[in-house]
Amino acid sequence: MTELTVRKTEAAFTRPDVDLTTQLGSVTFPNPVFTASGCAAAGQELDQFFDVSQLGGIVTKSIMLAPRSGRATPRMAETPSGMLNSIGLQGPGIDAFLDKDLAWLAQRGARAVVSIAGGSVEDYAKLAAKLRGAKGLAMIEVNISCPNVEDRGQVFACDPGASAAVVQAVKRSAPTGVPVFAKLSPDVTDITEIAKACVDAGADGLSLINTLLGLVIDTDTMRPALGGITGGLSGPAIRPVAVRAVWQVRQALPDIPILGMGGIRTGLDALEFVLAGANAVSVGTTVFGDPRAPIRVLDELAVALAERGFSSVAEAVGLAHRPPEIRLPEGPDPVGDTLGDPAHDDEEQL
Ligand code: RRO
Repeated sequence: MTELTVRKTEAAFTRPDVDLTTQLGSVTFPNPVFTASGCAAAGQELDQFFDVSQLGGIVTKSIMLAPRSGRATPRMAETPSGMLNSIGLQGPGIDAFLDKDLAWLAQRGARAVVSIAGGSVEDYAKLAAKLRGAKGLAMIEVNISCPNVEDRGQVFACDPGASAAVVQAVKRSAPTGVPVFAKLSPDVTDITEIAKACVDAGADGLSLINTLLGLVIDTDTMRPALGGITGGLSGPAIRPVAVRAVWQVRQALPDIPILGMGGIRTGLDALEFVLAGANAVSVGTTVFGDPRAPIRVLDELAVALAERGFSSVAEAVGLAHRPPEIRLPEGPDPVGDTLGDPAHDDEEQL
């Protein structure tokens, strides 16, 4: 793979020669680092900090059929190692999104992952149909897990049947050849049950995870801090929950592509997701404090992979699921030397 010098960095940085390409369904992306839905709109603001076409993809804020003003303010609250949001699906509606946001991403040469959200199965089908022929569209993320809706019955991802109905409808209406990923909620008893229902219904992959439902009380006003009362918890606080979800789904569905997200701030955080089984990752909440974070995470991930002896990111996907190895007394775990070498594995089991 040719070495790539990243534009708009503070100091020139040459990425190590690691094959970062990743396959999500039928599409091969140049690298495994994406933005996370809701944290970078459609990428325009981030483009002043780095070239957004350098990321694997830009996952857009979930779009609905009609324009929507969202929930009452305040819509954000700080929490320990994270934040709570209660945006409530604010957005311009699909037609304005296609004309303005997706057109901009296409012209910019970015790979757009369009996140869609609806109040009914029919809404999702109509949204998917609107995406037929859309330039710049690389993938569809079906957001069935927004926590900021008035009625928990609208959180399709809490029920396997409802999840499957949405995925099936989207697959029927979506442009052919465009992977359809379902974004799941961690707020369920068994995420693998929902994951399997989505895959059986035709999902090409899964995005794991959306925010967790939370609530902050302001001790001065002695009222909920958010206008919408509850909100979605994101940031490093949820990373172990997200890694656990990726791990469980990878174990249950060894071959399904997974886009992992939840509190990623560094390349090592991203590597944790990859080792748990993610084929790619989304960087979200951290961009509010560090807009260059996605491209930095990509650089750091490449370095972390090279340092561990990997020649491609694909080799690292799900590697944490391998059986425990006995450490050699004279040095660190020789990951690179023992990969895919059953004879050596036998020796280590002695
Ligand atoms: O808009 C939101 O309030 C929102 C969405 Br759509 C979502 O999927 N997750 C979240 O935390 N907030």
